[in-house]
Amino acid sequence: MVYPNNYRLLGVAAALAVVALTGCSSSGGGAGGGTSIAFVAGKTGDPFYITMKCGASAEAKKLGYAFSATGSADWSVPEQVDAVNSVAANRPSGVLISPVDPNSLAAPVKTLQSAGAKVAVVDTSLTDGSLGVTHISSNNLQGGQKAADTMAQLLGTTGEIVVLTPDLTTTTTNARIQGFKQQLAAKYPGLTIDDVRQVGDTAQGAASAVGDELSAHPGVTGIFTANSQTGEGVGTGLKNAGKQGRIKVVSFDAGPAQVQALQSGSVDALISQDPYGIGQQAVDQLGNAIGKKPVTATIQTDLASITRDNLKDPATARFLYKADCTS
Ligand code: T6T
Repeated sequence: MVYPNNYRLLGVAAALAVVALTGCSSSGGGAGGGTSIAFVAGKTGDPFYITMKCGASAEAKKLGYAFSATGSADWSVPEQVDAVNSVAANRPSGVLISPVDPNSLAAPVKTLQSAGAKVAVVDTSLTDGSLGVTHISSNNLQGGQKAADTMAQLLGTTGEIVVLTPDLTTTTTNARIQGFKQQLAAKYPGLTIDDVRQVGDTAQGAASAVGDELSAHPGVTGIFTANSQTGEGVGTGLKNAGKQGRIKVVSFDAGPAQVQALQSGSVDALISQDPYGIGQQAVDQLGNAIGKKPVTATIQTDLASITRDNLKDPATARFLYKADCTS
């Protein structure tokens, strides 16, 4: 079809808007004949998923695939289902998705697969493990154990701990809490958990929960937060309660705000993942599946324990998350 020039310009402007929004080239390669990869994030503004998008986008560029990124703005099933539907309409060759719920996203993933897309399930998982050609994430159980070891180094042999988590449905944070509890029970019997509290996936939720928990449990000496947003709110909560620096904090993830909290002393250690590597490896595996080459069904990526002591080590750099793909 030939469009008048002003329509063509509008089309170019719309395409540029997609590039600006996602930081990547737009997809549609499935329909156009080339290989196209789409990423559906758990939460688009979260540095963890931004960093995963950067890794996936760089790898797609290296391999010559068209790439697009979308996802839910909040940790929300309906928002993510809508995002999957809009991705499916472009008929991508491959899709990386971090499902925000282990059951509700099964049907949309089946729809993608029925339309011919190869699917990589990244970070969070689906209850139906047969969905997806590859599953790539940190070993979150081990991450929780690492958090317990780190907490023990900070607290010594006795202490009372509160755990803050966004919810009790997310597979990754649940596994971290399970690992944390297991390790305390097995190795540090003097460290006990006063409460595991759901605070929602926001820094404000975590900040106000800290005050409530310290009033309910005045003996608390340590806080473990199970992801970025919960970790971002702890400093404010401790400051408001007049307890900054007096309670040890171990936080999962390493977004820019969390690194700042580590530097300022409101957090003592970060258990960090490798989201860039998850994105890269997912695109590699999708490329294999699309090209009918052997695919690795399960990949577990590295974790690191970051403190003020090793924050500047060159080996730590790849575990620090990005605010955008240019940083
Ligand atoms: O911890 C990550 C991710 O692994 C988890 O599934 C959800 O929360 C984060 O995105 C961080 O906010």
